[in-house]
Amino acid sequence: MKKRIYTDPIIAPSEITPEAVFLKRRDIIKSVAGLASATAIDAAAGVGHDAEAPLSFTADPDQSLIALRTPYEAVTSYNNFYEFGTDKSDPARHAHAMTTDPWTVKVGGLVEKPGELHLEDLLSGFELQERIYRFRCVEAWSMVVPWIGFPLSELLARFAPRSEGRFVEFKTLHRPSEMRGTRSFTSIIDWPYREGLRMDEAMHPLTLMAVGVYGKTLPNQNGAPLRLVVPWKYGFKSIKSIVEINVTDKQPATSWQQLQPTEYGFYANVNPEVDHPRWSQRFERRLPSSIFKPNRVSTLLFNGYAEQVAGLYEGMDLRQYY
Ligand SMILES: Nc1nc2c(c(=O)[nH]1)N[C@H]1C(S)=C(S)[C@@H](COP(=O)(O)O)O[C@H]1N2
Ligand SMILES: [Mo]
Repeated sequence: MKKRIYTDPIIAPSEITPEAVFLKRRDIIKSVAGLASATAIDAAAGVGHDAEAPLSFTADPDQSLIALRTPYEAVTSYNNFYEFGTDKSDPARHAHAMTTDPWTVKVGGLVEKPGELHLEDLLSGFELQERIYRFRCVEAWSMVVPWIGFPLSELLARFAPRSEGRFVEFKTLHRPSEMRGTRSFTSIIDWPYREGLRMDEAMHPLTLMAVGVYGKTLPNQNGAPLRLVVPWKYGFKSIKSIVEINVTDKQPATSWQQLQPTEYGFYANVNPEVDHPRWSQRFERRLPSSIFKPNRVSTLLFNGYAEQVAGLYEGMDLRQYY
C-alpha cells in the first residue's frame, strides 16, 4: 500500500509556498523511511498522479476557515462514494481499484467547441487555487476542506457554451470491473452517477472543479482525478470522478432525485429551515466527531455562503425547490 506512506501534512499548505510543501513532503518521507535512498523512496511513494502528488497552487486569500479544517485523515477516510460501497469506510478501502491514468473528460451538448480534456490538462492546464470550504452532507455531517482546483466557469469557457444552454449535466465514470459497489445486487443507483446544475450556478465563482485536497492530488476515495465542489449545496451535488459534461437546455435527471424525489431535490441548497422528511437539518455533526465529543454546530443558510449566492434564488420558494 504505497499510498499510505504520507497522509497528514505537518504544515498547512496554505501557510507556505508550494515548493516548500514539496520539500517538506520529501523530508517527511525520508524520515519515515529511514535508510532507504531518496530515489527509491520517491519511486515507492510513486511520484505521479496515483501518489497524491503535490500540486502547485495559490493559497486561498480567505483564511477565515483555516483553523477549522477537518484533518486530512478524516477527509480521506469518512466518505460517500457508492460506486465502492455504501459504508463510510468502503471508499477508502476499495477506491484504489479505480484506474485514473489515463483519464478523459468529454465535454459536449450545446457548446460551440465540443471536445475532450485529458488528465494532463486537468492537472496543469488551469491555474490551480486553494479554496477552504465548508462541506455539508444531506445526512447532517460536515467538514471544512482545503480543496485545490479551478472554477468550473473556466473549464466551460474553453468549450464555448451556446446561449440556449441553460443547464450543465455531469456523469461519473461507470466501470463495474473496478467499482465493486456497482456490481452489488443491493446497489440502488442507476449507474452512472449523474448530477446537474443550472447554468448560473455552474458559472458562479464559488463553483469549483477540484483536483486536489490539502495541497496534493485527490485520493481516489475523494473523486480523483476531477470532482465538482458546490459549497452551498448538499454534498451529493458534488459529483466525483467526472468523465462527461454536457450543456443542455432541459434540467438534467440526477441520481438522488431519481432515487427518492420526495427527499432529494435538484437544487439541494443547504437550508436549516427546510427539513429532510426523515430528519432535521438545523444542526450538523462537524467531523471529526465522536460520542464523547459530538461537535454539533448550527447549520447555516446556503452553508454560510448566502451573501454570495442568495441572489441566484431570488423570488424562488426554497421549500418548493428543495
Ligand atoms: N460519483 C459519486 N459522487 C458522489 C457520491 C457518490 O456516491 N458517487 N456521493 C456524494 C455525497 S452524498 C457526498 S456527501 C460527497 C462526499 O464527498 P467526500 O467523500 O469527498 O467527502 O460526494 C458526493 N459525490
Ligand atoms: Mo452526502
